[in-house]
Amino acid sequence: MTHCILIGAPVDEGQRRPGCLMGPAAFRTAGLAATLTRLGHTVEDRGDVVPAAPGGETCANPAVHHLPEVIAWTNALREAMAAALPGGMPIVMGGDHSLALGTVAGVAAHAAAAGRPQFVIWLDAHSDFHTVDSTTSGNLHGTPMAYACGLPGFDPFPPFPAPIPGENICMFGIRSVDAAEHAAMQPTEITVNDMRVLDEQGIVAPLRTFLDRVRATGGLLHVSLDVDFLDPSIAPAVGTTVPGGTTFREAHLVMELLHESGLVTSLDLVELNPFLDERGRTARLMVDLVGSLMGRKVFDRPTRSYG
Ligand code: 5AB
Ligand code: MN
Ligand code: MN
Ligand code: MN
Repeated sequence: MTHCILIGAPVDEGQRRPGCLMGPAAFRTAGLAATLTRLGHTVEDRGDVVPAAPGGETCANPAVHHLPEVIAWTNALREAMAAALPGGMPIVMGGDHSLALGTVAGVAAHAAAAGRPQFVIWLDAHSDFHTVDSTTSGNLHGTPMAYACGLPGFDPFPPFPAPIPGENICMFGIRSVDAAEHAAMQPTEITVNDMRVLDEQGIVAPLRTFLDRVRATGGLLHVSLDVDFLDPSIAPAVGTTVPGGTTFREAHLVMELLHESGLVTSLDLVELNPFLDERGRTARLMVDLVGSLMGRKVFDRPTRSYG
């Protein structure tokens, strides 16, 4: 039994397709709390985080937009995450992926205070390894992993509390990486299980290898689940669709293995844009994936249509 702490993060400023701010409401409507309760967990919904008024931060890259707003979210979510972790497992209902600038900072600060290594599993079509300097789209939802690694190029942001070593980061589902991100990742020890790796080796072996390392070091494990990890044919409610994503069973299998590991200590659910959804099917699929992460087995998953 886990005490689940739901945190709404209606962040919309890290990209340009309005709608992610409706994500927390869609997760609630799709029955996230009831799904967790049915699995025997206790649930506390802390409502939506409210950031402070944005400051006047600027940067040299003219493409970047909503920088002060994203910095305000980063500060608020870092604090919300660090405050929640001692009491249970925070589940952050996004919001676009720029929210992870704050949530990962919060988990890293908590892990450093606890004297334990922090690990991150990044389930995404994208590597999100741009800096404020390198992004050409100017969309800050493409930057949180580089921030978490402590890369330079984040001057207007507060320094990342305890940068996460590359060997503690594992990316899954990757199939869209910009040239600057690729160059920035080269010197790191990040494990990139792109879709080609999953085609050849499947989910199980690469994931077990990573989880074994987390277990061996007694680390904390943060899971960041971007809707576009999934193939757009089953998860249309996302602004940045990329063909060739994970299938229904591949995604559930990741969640089931994560559950069995018993290692997961925090979770982000990001990039759901309910304005782009079809009768709530993406929101319901995301909630079902959380169900698998929190212990639901194939035999007790109701047969249901996502159409
Ligand atoms: B997401 C792109 N690399 O920088 C950019 O959805 C996409 O949080 C970023 O993974 C996608 O704009 C960010 C082209
Ligand atoms: Mn992402
Ligand atoms: Mn993505
Ligand atoms: Mn996206």
